[in-house]
Amino acid sequence: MNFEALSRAATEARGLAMDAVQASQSGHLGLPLGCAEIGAVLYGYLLRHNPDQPRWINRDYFILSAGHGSMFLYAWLHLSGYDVSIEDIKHFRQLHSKTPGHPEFGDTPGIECTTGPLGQGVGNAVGVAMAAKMAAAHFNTSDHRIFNQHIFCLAGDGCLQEGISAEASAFAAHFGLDNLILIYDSNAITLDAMARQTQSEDTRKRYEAYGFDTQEIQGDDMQEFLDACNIAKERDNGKPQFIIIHTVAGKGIPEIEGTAKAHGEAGAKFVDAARKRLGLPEEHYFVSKETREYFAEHKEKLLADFARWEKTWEAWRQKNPEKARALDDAIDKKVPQNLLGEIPAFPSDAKLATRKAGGEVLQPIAKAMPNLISGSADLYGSTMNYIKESSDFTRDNPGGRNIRFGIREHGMCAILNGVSYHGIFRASGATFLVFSDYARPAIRLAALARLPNIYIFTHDSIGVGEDGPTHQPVETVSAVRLIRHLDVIRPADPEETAGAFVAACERIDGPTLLSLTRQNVPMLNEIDVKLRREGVRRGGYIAKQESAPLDLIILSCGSELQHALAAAKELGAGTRVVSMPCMERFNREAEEYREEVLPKKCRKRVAIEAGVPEIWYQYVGLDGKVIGLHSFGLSAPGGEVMKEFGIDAQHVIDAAHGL
Ligand SMILES: Cc1ncc(C[n+]2csc(CCOP(=O)(O)OP(=O)(O)O)c2C)c(N)n1
Repeated sequence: MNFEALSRAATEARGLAMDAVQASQSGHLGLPLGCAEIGAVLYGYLLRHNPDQPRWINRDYFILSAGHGSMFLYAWLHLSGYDVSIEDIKHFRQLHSKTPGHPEFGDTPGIECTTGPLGQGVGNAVGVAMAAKMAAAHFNTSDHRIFNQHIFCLAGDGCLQEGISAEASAFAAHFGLDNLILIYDSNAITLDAMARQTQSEDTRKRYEAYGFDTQEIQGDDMQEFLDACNIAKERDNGKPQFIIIHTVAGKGIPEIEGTAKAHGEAGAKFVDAARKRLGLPEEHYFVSKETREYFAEHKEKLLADFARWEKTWEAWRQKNPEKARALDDAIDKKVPQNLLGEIPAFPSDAKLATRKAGGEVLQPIAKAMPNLISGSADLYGSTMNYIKESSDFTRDNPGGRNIRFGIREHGMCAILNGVSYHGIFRASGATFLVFSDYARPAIRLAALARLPNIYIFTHDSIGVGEDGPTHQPVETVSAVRLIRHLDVIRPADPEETAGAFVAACERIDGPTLLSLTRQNVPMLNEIDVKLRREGVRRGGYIAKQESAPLDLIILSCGSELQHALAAAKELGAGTRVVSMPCMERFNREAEEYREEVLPKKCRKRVAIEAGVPEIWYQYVGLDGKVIGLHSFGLSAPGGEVMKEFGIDAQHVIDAAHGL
């Protein structure tokens, strides 16, 4: 390792962070300055990556969980030769730049995950590490190892204080993810104060207790850091690796370094003097010729490594054409053409909960999509999403497609995000809908990063029954519908459930949440099977066409569509029933289609859902009525709770008469 060149690069990376934060008058200096030597060793020497092909499938990952330190990433990506220019760095935190305040997946080449909400990146890194293990199990052969990645994650006190890091780390150790190297930037400060004012646990012991191997070193000693990383990389002992590194936040600005003031932009007013002291020239955004040459040379080495891997890759492809095709399809996120056709029709007299129907629908889908994985947060018995043709993912069986996440909903969803960032497996996971609140921050990030995750969330209303209001979603369905880019599908019967699963698999530009019942629902045979299955794709469709001039529209979804259909029978030939399993899909349809389903001229409208009513007013308008819930649920058999709250056909009829 060329210490002189890398020390120089660290100084210049500090300069870039200072200049960008000074120019934008915002941002975070503490981490980019404190961790500059870490960046130099990783990007200047250790990481196996290809700046010309940022999505190379066998690259090492670097995930910055402490996303507020984004200038760390932008500086090192720039120096490494990614498509992040000095101009981009000059536009740090500006409108439509490649260098937003926190790293955003998809905006910037080389950014692996969207991070910023502290701790999420740790969960993502665990997910990437799990996916890397799975990829090796599915695709490596005894002759060719095309996957052998290491996943580095840099996390601060904030990330490790957040509960999600506990969930994800415990999972990583239990499942033996020894390809994960978690680097703890222990700089003794957080945003407001010195870290000791809010934490006194022994973090090293904590990680040992999870089952990590731990090391502890000083942050500015590049040799020590390199040695620690090499030990961590070589151990391969079934234990994830934890490196505590004592750094000085804001190093290089003496007025603030090592204090909480170093965390954010407070140091910006001292940077002119600091730059001088560091030996940087007057010129801002300075990168020396020597540093440029060093990284150009280093890139040549990286490309030579990459070319060596490509040879193995080619040989592997030649020898394993079927595996190669499967991997290509997985990377391209290909979904089998006639997935719906793979799912047999349900008997017309079936009486199933949609969760049960989902479990049945999942089996042929899993057969057709070998890259689909399906986890549950200790609720397979209830969520019914176990892939029967596969087995459990374990440390000894990393090819298993069923993930037992334990009771770790937040961890599960952050880990699913990591699997999707890795880009080979289609990630799905399950729990009770009401616990989506435990996982919401990770679901929100999946939506923001447009990850094609599938959430199989069951027990979706007061129909849950005896478990009572703690377990009965009331506001939850609407709450998840409010997350942008998240499709929420609440199918009404088994056939709509088939349509919902297929729609979720076919959607690759964002996540889908399937909201399924605990309780049985009738088959809605009066709606054609094909219509039930395919109608879901459009989000809303005419389930029952009026047979006289249109006079009234009843809208519903999920377990309440049956009441809409029953009420329509009493309300005359001019009544139309619209099934609305997915508002987001319907709202994306063309104006003409929406007008065809919900013509503006018909303003007599009633909606019914066993949940809070507000979201339905977008369809029923000021003249319409919504039958819904205005309080939490009750503990009693589900049917009785529904009755107690007036979720039935009679209330629809009464509401329609009152319009
Ligand atoms: C979930 C979450 N809560 C709060 C914040 C706001 N925040 C950003 S950085 C930070 C302090 C983090 O301290 P540390 O991890 O030690 O970072 P350092 O000060 O070392 O850069 C806080 C509270 C956040 N980004 N995410």
